[in-house]
Amino acid sequence: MSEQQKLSPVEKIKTDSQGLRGTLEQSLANDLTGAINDADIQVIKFHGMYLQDDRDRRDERAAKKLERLYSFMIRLRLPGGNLTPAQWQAVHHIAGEHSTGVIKITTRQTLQLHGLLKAAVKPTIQAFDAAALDSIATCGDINRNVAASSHPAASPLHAQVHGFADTISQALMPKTRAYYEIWLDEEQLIDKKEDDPLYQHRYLPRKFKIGIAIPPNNDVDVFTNDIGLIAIIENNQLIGYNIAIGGGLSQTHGNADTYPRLASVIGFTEGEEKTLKAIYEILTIQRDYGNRTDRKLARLKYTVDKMGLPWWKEEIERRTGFALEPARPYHFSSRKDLFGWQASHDGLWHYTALVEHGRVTDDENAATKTCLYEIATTGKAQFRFTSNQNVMLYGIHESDKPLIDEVLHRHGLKQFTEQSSELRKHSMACVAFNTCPLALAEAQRYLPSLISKLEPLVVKYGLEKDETIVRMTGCPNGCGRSVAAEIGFIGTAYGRYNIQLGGDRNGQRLNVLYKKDVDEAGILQTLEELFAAHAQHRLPAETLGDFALRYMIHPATTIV
Ligand code: SRM
Ligand code: SF4
Repeated sequence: MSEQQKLSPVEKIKTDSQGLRGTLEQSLANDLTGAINDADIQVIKFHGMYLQDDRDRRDERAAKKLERLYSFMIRLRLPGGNLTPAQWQAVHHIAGEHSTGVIKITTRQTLQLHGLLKAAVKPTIQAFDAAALDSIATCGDINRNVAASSHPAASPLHAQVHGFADTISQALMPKTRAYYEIWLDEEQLIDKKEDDPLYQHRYLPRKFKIGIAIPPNNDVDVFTNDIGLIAIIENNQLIGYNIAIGGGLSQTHGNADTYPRLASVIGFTEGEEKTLKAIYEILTIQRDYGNRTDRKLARLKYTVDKMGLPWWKEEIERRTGFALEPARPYHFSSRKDLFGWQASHDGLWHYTALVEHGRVTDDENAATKTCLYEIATTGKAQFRFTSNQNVMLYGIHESDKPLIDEVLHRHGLKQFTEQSSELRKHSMACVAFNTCPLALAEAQRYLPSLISKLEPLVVKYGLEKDETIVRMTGCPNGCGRSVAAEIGFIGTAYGRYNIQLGGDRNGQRLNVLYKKDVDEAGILQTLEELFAAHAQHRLPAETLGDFALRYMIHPATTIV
């Protein structure tokens, strides 16, 4: 069989797509179905959308011999997760008009709307465009939303890093005008073959992610990215970035060739220009050497392991024309969001509010959606989403603090944020049911109630002040980064999870499988044993993740 014949079917769809146009216009015009054709399902991802259906209603629809209840999810491109208050108001209205109404903050600092019917997709994109927002390249085999450390208090250099996240995002956008033609009615090109030296006509073998951390906070989980950048600050100057390559969390149950991997630091580049050049060439190397036959093995992490780090370093240096310097020292001491009011370096204030698993809605905990809208209408706070699925209101003047505080309080968001347990505050879950087609088990709809059952156990063993990181995903793809948690739950079947233990607090060690296919009773029993042992046998200041690794996973090495 020739190389060409062995390519995965998605490769042909990409190369035949005429610059990501596919037959999207015909698919959209076909009102006999709420879906689009199979090739266009792949093409539309590059425009930031996924075709989904309501999994809660599949059986009912099938019994009535009706087509699945198809709808689209759209994901915005927001490098560093920043929005103006006017843009938040726009998103609020668009969500109310066209989607389920829930605004979802993702684990990569952006926003998703679910449940858009086919006819609503174009008006939605046009409304986003009117608010200077787009969804270009937030999905598909291309560089995705660039994540960047959220907390402005830590250093005056955050704005610079956020500016760089934007520069990277712009530099790695596809050159095709397809998005503008299809959704925004830009005049169509007659020759639809725009030159794209980076992506050419085949794009990348697989999705690609970049995150920037500013030590000591690793809130972006920098090592889980294909490229992780660690900002190096010396004498209050941002001098450049350590570059780490080959992070990625997905594995497939039963496929031992797939595995999660943390990115490896390969060196340091000075300044933005050199760093951007190195990033660009890492993408070209992955474009040229990544696996295009088996999509399960196509992420950068596998290309890194296949070719080896020394080869990668040499190839990057060959393509960029400069040497990577030895990595500079850095230290991470946290991954958490700093909830509540914090003073920023510039004399302004920011408030980080807890949005459980990123679901912005009004519920029994707080009228979060109403609250954020009201704050946006004051125009007195900027919006930033964190990689832990929360929202930060920033750039607030001292004189406006009481006003914002009153709104937060009146809608219950302040109480929910400040009175929630540490366990809840540091928990994260992916979307899973009812929209994710790959979900094997619940995640964001289930973890809140599981946390409520774990809270009394934590109190029973005197561990309520611990900031243990608990994460759940509905399948092993890792969207809620559960393999990078101290306690991770990975869905294996409806109501069943693998329990993973032993990740560290700062995102520099993955957890490992502890128990397989456990139901809720098993989870509660296992964790009660863990909490009891931790309370009794922990070393001074030992985190639960470190303890679990030492005492439960490697008991042979246990000293206490
Ligand atoms: Fe993810 C696929 C949701 C972050 C690894 N992810 C999906 C899809 C689109 C399902 C699909 O392919 O049809 C999910 C849509 C669910 C829905 O209804 O909204 C989905 N992923 C999410 C989000 C929304 C989870 C959340 O609750 O926040 C996150 C959106 C991030 C963003 O704004 O871009 C999200 N996904 C992640 C992360 C975490 C991260 O990037 O920090 C990972 C693990 C890191 C990594 O990439 O290795 C992740 N998602 C995956 C994978 C596995 C990729 C692989 O290497 O095999 C898939 C499946 C795939 O691509 O085939 C996937
Ligand atoms: Fe869906 Fe699995 Fe990602 Fe959760 S981890 S959103 S279940 S693909």
